[in-house]
Amino acid sequence: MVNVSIAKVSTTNFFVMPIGLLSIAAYLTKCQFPVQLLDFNVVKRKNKISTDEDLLKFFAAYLNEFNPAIVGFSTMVAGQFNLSNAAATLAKQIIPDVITAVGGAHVSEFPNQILKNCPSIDYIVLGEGEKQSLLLAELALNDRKIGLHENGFAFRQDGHIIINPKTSYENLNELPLPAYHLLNFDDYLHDTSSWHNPYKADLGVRVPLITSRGCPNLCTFCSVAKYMGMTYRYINATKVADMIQKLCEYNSVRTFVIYDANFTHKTKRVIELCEEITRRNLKINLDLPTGLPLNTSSLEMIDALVETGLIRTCVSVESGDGYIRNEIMKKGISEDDALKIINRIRKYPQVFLMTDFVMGMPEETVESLDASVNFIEKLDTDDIDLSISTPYPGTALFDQCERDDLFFSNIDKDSFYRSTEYSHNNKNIFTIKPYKMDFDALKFYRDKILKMRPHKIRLYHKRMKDIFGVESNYRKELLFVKEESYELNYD
Ligand code: B12
Repeated sequence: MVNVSIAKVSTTNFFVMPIGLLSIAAYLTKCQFPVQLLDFNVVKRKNKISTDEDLLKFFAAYLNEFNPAIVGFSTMVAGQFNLSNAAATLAKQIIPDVITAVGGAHVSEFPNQILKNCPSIDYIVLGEGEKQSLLLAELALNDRKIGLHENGFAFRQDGHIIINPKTSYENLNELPLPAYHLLNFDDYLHDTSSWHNPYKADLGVRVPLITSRGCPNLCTFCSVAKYMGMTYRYINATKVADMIQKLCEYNSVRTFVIYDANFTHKTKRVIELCEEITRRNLKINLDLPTGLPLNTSSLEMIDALVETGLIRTCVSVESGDGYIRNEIMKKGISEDDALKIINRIRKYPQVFLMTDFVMGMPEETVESLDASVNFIEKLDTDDIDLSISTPYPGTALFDQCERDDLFFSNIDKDSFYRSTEYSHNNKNIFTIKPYKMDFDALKFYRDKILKMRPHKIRLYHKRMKDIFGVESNYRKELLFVKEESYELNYD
């Protein structure tokens, strides 16, 4: 199983343990199938490899040495795809009868285009992949065939492309713990000198956790429900605490990042988890980059999370315009509630608070973007993350853009599947044209919002200095960016 590196990673060269592959590896191991895990990010760093060409040379030697029956490539975002495809092609050249598979959010969205254009890819696993990986492993050992109607697969059969969307999902409480033991944790240590760290703690390795899958919310632009299902499935609080305790005790982990798409959906579970962590006296730093909900029922949960070690989180406000936020995006967030939650988090100066905004939805107007600018100004957050609206296939937003022909004429929808820019939050690319805005107006508001970052970051640095006596390096470079070059510094 290969975790494929991303073509264009951020300037910090930051990468994360491949949590999805660790889960599959644990499942296959439990079913007595031997698995090897190769993380291209680690290979590049350890061997000082900077080009895909050299990485593929390394991979060729690896294939020659181990001669696998099946190779799977994790391809969660668009920027991993070309390398996955090149590596699958290489695998077929070296081991002609090898079976190749790809899985992850990105490939789950483009099964047809990929199978049409990429002959070296045999199977695409659509969405969650534990059971599907087992079927592929059995296929590789000639024990069975993938049935024509097997759900969660796309493949070719007698010249036809078969696409069977995912219909059944795992009970997460029954899955084995991810196979963290397959990794050398030191390989995932990063330079944390510019990270938020008010207590100047030794953060150590930052370990990702997934404690739930699926999302019942209806946000029109999000693809999570499409590939993980609309039913919220979760690991119960005690089991999550066991997992954290084990990582603390056996691997000396202190910093955890929870990457669930919707970690806080069941407030009671989160509070129970916080109580368990406190009861077991586990001293951890908790990072929740995917965010807290913006309704006031979660005030108690925020206090519990901070008590448990929360040091960084995010609130996804998305738009300052009530109509766009609630009628169009279906977020269901009132301005008052958003302010109440943010003020509650602000009671805790040690917590870094990011806010996400999206611009360029089809219904966006100059007025709605003015409302976003005003709201960003009003919100007391430490930084802003701006995304340019990007339609993922299978979402309501994508269907609307197709129906109303909203893609800019220079955008080639048919090559999204292999584009390193698409879905990469690239602020230099506008994919869709709102009904009532043009390209220049979009650019104007993008720059206007991005130019609001230095002020927020400056206030954050001041808070760190005043309250914690810490000289922060967080995004220091942005404080000195000249206005005219702003769009090149979107990272
Ligand atoms: C962790 C994460 C990251 C990590 C990377 C993790 C890694 N290992 O490399 C980081 C922070 C780096 C990251 C970055 C980005 N991410 Co991200 N990320 C996630 C997140 C939050 C969790 C992924 C995860 O662990 N899921 C849980 C595990 C269990 O699922 P999984 O990884 O999908 O794996 C399962 C299946 O997909 C399948 N599977 C996966 N691989 C394989 C391989 C084989 C062979 C098989 C058989 C099966 C299989 O089986 C697994 C187990 O069931 C998801 C949202 C989410 N909660 O899922 C977004 C998500 C994947 N990211 C997304 C995006 C857009 C990005 C960014 C482009 C965002 C940005 N602002 O720039 C960047 C790209 C990086 C860049 N610099 O350009 C999108 C992808 C959208 C899409 N294409 O549909 C998602 C879905 C979030 C969203 N809704 O927008 N991300």
